[in-house]
Amino acid sequence: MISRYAFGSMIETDAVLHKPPIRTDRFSKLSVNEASMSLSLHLHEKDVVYGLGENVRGINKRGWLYRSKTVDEPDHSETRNSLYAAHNFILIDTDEPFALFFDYAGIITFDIGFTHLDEMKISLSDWNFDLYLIEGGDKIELVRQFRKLIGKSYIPPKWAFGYGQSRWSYHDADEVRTVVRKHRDAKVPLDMVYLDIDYMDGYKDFTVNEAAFGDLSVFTAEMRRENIHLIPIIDAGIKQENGYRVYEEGLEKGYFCVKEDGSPFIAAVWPGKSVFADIMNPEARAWFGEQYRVLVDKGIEGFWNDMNEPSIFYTEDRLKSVFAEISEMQGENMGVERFWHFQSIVNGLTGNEEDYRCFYHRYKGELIRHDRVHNLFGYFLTRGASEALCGMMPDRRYLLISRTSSIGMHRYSGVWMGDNRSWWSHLLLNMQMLPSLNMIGFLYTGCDLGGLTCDVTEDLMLRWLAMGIFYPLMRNHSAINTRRQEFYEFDLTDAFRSIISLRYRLIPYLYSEYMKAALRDEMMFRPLAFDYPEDEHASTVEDQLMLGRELMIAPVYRQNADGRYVYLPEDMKLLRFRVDGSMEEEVLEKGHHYVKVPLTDVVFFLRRGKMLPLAEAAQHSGAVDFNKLSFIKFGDQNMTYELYDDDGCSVSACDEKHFRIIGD
Ligand code: MIG
Repeated sequence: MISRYAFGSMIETDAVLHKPPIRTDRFSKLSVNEASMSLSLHLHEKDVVYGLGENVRGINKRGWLYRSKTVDEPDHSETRNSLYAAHNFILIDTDEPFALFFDYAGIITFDIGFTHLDEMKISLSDWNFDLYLIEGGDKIELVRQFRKLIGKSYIPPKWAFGYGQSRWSYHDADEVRTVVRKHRDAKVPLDMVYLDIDYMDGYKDFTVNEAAFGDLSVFTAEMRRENIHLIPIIDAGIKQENGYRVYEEGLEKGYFCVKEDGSPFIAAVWPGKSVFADIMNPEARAWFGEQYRVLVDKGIEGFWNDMNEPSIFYTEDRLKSVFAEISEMQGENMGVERFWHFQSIVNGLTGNEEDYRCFYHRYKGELIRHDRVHNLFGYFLTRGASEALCGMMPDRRYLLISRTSSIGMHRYSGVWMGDNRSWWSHLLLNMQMLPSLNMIGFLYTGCDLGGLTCDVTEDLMLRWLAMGIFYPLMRNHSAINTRRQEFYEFDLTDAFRSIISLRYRLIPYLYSEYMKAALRDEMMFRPLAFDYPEDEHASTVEDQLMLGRELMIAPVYRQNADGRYVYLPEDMKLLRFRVDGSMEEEVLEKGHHYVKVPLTDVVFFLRRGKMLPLAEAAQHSGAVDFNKLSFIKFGDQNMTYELYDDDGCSVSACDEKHFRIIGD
């Protein structure tokens, strides 16, 4: 059952599709304190709090303070309170589990046992929001109810389940050709190459550096013949430059965010001084989306939307005041405190709160200050792109991922998990984001495998890929000035081939489970406690997940480990895929096990009474044959599997009728 309570009058977020009527009785599940603009709840020792989507820390969110404010935060460490997303959904697993969704565009703080271990306190920056209370049923059912409320998830084309290679940046067509040739020559499957900001002309959105890429339509077609999709990046900031069509057109139409005096708000990002589409104006975001046509006309069918928190490097106004302050400090005999302050002034330019308070959107005939709708920026901009792409490619699916998101955007695109580092701890962190993202409908997701920044090591790359084969979005991405991490940069190429090939063998399974989750409002990845609610230990497991109806995954995420402890909530069959192509099965009993996992193996677990379909290896997703499957089973009885298959590219194909039961 879903109840909706209204507090004040909210700014529309378009998170909820069909709003139930507002309840007129008092909301009493939490104690409400309007004076302090907060709600609080006592937590019992065994209660678990799930949710908050893409965030820092573990699956159980207890023990920290989280702030829903979208930020370009490259430091995903435990000390952070915010990352790229604002996902205001929590599920409290207590005697009778329930879930809460704060439909609110402003900034919320979730203190979940930070100030007081046994208290959760949720504070809002103003008192205008809708609160949804979801009750009745188990955790899986609560999520299903919520997902029905917010609408169906985005579905990418089948080829988006292939492997993608990315780098900031591949600078010209030849460099991309080399990447593709090296994969094909070594028989390492590949479906996508991502183009980072350097494909553009001077970081100007919807332009192409033709000196480096030639006519992009010709190059795109050449890549399609190789079964490769090129996926260019689109940044939120639009370069302020006379003669640049996109800038001039948007300016003339009044489609950019403005300062109080009505002049366009200008901030520096990658292209230098830039303007930002007014996402609260439906015409402006439709216009922004329409710009994608330039690339769609060149045969591009996939994009990644970056910098849309929106990220701001600096503004002219802030820069002026920083220079003024610093020049005043010149010659001063600085004590240590003053010195630290001095250091912080320059660092404080980027993502400065003050900047977000000094520009405006046009909303229902009024100017609304940006900070009140900050968390909607990337969502609405991506929505503009998605709606426009639907029009440009009728009945054709496209690949679209965004860095920032809030609830509702799952209907329009997927997300990648932002700028992680080549750290072992991030392998685990990015895995822990999966179930909480799934709860709120973000199914097409994954992280930068190998880590974006810092230098990866070969063992980390292999372990991360062994986890990454399960992410719907499987992309190897790394930043400028870091060690290159394409498979051919390392020694154990056979292991890379065998791990990535296994991904392709799993595509029929992953695609089927994805479509079940998308069409039936389910979670593809779940914490163990969702499937084993009676098992007390299951709720404490933070480094294993249930995947689909058949599997449990438990990646190795520690360096130099020769394996790991795995908890089995019931008897399961361990499946081990070796680098020599052999496969080993072993039945393990419910309980704790130390499982050896050599660096070149992939290990995961099959549930009793279930069977896993495996395709034959293929070099690209189009060659994966859904009609030529082998099965691994656990149990003696006759078994079936519900397979999904369709044309992989049309929108109308995404339908229940494409499920079929297979088995013996
Ligand atoms: O300020 O385009 O998350 O994937 O490689 C960094 C360069 C901008 C952030 C993205 C990352 C991308 C990078 N971008």
